[in-house]
Amino acid sequence: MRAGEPRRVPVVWSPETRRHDPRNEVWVGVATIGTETAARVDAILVALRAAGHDLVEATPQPADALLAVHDAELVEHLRTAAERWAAGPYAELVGQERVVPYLFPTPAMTAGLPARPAVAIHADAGRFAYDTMTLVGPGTWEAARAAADCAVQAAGLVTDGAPLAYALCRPPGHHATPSGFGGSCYLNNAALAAHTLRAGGAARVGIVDLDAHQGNGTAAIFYDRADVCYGSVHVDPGAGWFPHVVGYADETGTGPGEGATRNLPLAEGTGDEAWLAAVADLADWVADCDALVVSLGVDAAKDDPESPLQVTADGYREAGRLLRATGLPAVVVQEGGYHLPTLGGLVAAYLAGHARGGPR
Ligand code: SP5
Ligand code: ZN
Repeated sequence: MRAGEPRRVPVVWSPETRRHDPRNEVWVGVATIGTETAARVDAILVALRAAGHDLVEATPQPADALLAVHDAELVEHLRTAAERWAAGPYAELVGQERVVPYLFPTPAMTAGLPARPAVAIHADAGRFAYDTMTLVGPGTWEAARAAADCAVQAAGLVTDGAPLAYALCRPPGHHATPSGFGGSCYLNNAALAAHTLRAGGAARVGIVDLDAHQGNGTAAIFYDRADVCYGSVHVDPGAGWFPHVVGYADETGTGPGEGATRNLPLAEGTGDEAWLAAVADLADWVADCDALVVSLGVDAAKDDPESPLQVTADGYREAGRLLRATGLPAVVVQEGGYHLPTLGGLVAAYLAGHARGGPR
């Protein structure tokens, strides 16, 4: 390989990930058109194939990996919710084929009472779903499971010696917490990749989250752990953006994990220069880890409908170079990115930066 020629990267993907169709997301009580669509998979595949990367179809991975980062009850809910909904009267009654939570049994409702799981699925769904945008329908479980398989398999390639692997995860994962799902995410693919790298012998794993939104799920999974560091650059939740209630700079971890979480919130309208300064800061911060997971959301891009950041494709390419310069073996996990005309090019630009040929 000539120096400067991009390295070919294994792209782990699965046709099963197309099976989740959000159709509508209920947002502020209105059924809006979902932006986290199956067409995202094909937009990314086409661009990465054209860039000469190696497509690898995922095979089912051991299911117990899921339980390393999620509660068994959440996994069981996701696995069965669509069947439970289909067995109910919802399609005939209201024409709704997707599981939409009707109430949320948070402490505001249960208020210290000995609450138990609701029998009706429309009430039980709110025990796990923390928003109304992230609906479960036919195929959602199969797609989420396949996305998790992509992440685990890509991490396995890195454990086995690949310097870099990309997991085409869809639906995305970084908003999925140990016990809940939301933000278009069901299973936390990046956390599963980090867990797989740890199990494969990496003593400390760094996660750098480039998605426009703070990955509250990943942050929560590792908040009290010192062996997996989580750093994120994202639009300031204090300016009114998802995930709204967490992602502030003073959240730095707890207990043994104190200092192992970093949040770098940015103002609306932030472009390449300040965004890349934050990425460089996170790259330095994780450089003494043994392996890296990149949560590659490309929704910080200027044309993206879901965020007000203004990053360019050149910015993403430079972010790839900055993370490559850590010298760490890396698993890149797809998160958000919703502007179909530019989506594939943004992902390809990042990978071109991270995969540059020549000695690492
Ligand atoms: C993985 C990821 O990027 N999740 C995004 C979570 C934030 N979504 C917030 C959506 C707010 C409503 N958007 C309305 C757009 C109308 N379609
Ligand atoms: Zn996002």
